[in-house]
Parts: sequence; structure tokens; C-alpha cells
Amino acid sequence: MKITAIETVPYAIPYTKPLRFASGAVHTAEHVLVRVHTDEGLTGVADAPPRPFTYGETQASVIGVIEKVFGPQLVGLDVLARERVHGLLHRTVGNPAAKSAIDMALWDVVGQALGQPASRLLGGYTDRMRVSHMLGFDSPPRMADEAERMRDTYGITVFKIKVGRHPVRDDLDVCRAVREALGDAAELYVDGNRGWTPSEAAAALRELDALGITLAEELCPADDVLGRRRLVRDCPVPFVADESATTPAEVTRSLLDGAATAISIKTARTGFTQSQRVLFQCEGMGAEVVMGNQIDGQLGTVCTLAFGAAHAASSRRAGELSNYLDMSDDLLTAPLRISGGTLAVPGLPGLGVAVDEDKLGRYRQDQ
Ligand code: MUC
Ligand code: MG
Repeated sequence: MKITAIETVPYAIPYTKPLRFASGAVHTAEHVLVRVHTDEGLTGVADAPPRPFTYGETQASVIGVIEKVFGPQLVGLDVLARERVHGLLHRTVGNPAAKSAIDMALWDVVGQALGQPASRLLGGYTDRMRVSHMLGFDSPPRMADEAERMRDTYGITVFKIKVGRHPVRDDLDVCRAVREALGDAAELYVDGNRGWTPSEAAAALRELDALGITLAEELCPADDVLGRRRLVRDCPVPFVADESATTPAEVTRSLLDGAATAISIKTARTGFTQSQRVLFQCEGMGAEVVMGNQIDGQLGTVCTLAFGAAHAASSRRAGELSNYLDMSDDLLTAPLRISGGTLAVPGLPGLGVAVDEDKLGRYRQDQ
């Protein structure tokens, strides 16, 4: 089966509650729907969420690189020639969301062709994941209220709290408020998106440790090389690299340099194929992983879920799978449903989801 065309559809769906964090804020999901068409009539789909504040991509750059570079290179290739596809994608630096959407749309096609869920083809370890919810910047009572609402409505008991603000005390007050609201049963961890200096982070970690956090992510920039190394060495919990380790080589450097002891895997930036490389590399090096969230809608979340549930190591910790709940609408015909704090992998072939064409018509920006 051969690739005949790669279609890109820009769309915009507003958030009811914008996500704010140390390196930026997202008010509207301005993403690109990517569809890979084939000569046997099957079409694979995936989402590309541009994140200019982290990777420099925009909606226009995703569309441009697919239309001008990747599309012409890949049309005519067999959908199973993954190594050849990646060899061609690799010739162009950067553009992680564009490359990843193509990769995952191809896995969707292959799953449909074989009549098997992509998650089973990737590893088939389990059929659901525990959900972790990200709490963006707000006041201590509002963030604690949101956590309680997520627990009471969806059974979620794992929360990633965004930190990295100044004064540092504001974030520590939030963490304390969330812990007091949820009690010891909840799992809490923090993500600084590089907002603090190493010494601010080291001081904060002493208080955060007393609150029983389980992970610390990107509390300071990895480019603060020696400070970061000292922080990671003294960190009482696994220190997660997210935006500083987005390729297999960066992951190796990060772990060997002592810039992190755990890795966030985001299918939005490493697709399924590269995410597997990162996952297996982490297993080989003895580093834990967490399935991260690129502020995904439901289509992106399904991809994170499919990959996370496919392997023992990626499903061990709760995956960040719930922030689509803050969007005002979405594109799937059958919405995802979190219950009992878990999300089930759709059991249908490929990604197991379909795009609602009426909704796409409403939100697309190219017509
Ligand atoms: C995260 O883990 O950092 C915020 C920015 C981004 O690129 O992803 C989110 C979540
Ligand atoms: Mg992060």
C-alpha cells in the first residue's frame, strides 16, 4: 500500500480555561490535522500541535514543511517502509510535530489495514492507563478546587502542578494548598518549565519533598549545566527532562550528563516510532519515563494513550491525558471518557477514532 497524498488542515478551537505555565500560555488549540491518504483508500489521521515557545513550529510552518518538503519526499513510498520514511524525514532538522503526525497517521493506516489497534501493534501491554491531570498557574484556592473537581468528577488522583513562577513562595503555597485539599492519597509532582534558577529550585525542593512530591520536571534550564547537574544529583525524586530532551541523542546526553534521571515521552514530538526508540533507550539505561502532554486535544491524547498503554514501562506511571477537558470542543465523533481515574484505549483498528467532519468544517481555518 502506497502513500498518495499528505493533507494538512489548520484548525482553531478555543480553550474554556487557558493553560498557563512558566514558558508560555495556550488560549486556543491552533493545531494542524494531518491525513495520510493511500492508494488502497485507507486514510490515517493524527494531530500536529505547534508549540513555538518550545520547538519553534507554527501552524504555517507545519503546513509548509509537509506541503513543500515531506509530502513530495514520501508520496509513492510503502506505508510499512518506516525506516525509509524516517530516513527521509530525518534529512530535515527540527519540525518535530509535523514529523510525528505523519508517523502516527502511518501507524493508523497500518493498524486499519491489519484490523488491529495501533496500541497492540506497538506492544499490547494493557488496555488502559491511569490519568494524571496538569494544573496550570492560578491562585492556590483555585488550583486546589480544580484538583478536587477532577478527583470528584473523573476519579483522578495524580496531579502535575505547574511551578516556576516568582516569587517561588507562590508556587509552594499552591502545592501546599493542593496537598491539604486532597490529602495523602493523591500523587503530586511538579513541572517548572525552566522557570527557576538551580538555587531557587534547590531551596524549593526541600519544601516540596516534605509535601511528598514524586517527580520534579525541568525546574531550571538544562543550559545551566553545572547548577542543573548539582540539582539533579541532590534531588530526592526522579528529575524529569521534558523540553530539554526531545530526541534520542538529547536523551542520551541528558542522562549521561546528569541533567535528568527520568524522561517525559510526548508522542506529539516523537510520534510512535521515535518514542519507541526513546523508551527502549531509557529502559536500557535504567531511567524511568512518564507519558507527557503537549497540551493535546483528544486526537493527540489518543496517541499518547495508545503508546503509553502499549508498553510496561510507559504505562507504569499515570499518563498526562486529561487536559483536553479544558477545550471548548473537539474533533472526534466519539469523545474520550475518563472514569475511575483511567482512560481506556479505543479497541478499534488503528488509532480507533474518527474525525467529525461537521466539526472540522466549523473549526478549520483554510476555507
Ligand atoms: C509540559 O509538560 O511542559 C507545557 C508546555 C509544553 O510544551 O507542554 C506543556 C506541558
Ligand atoms: Mg513539561
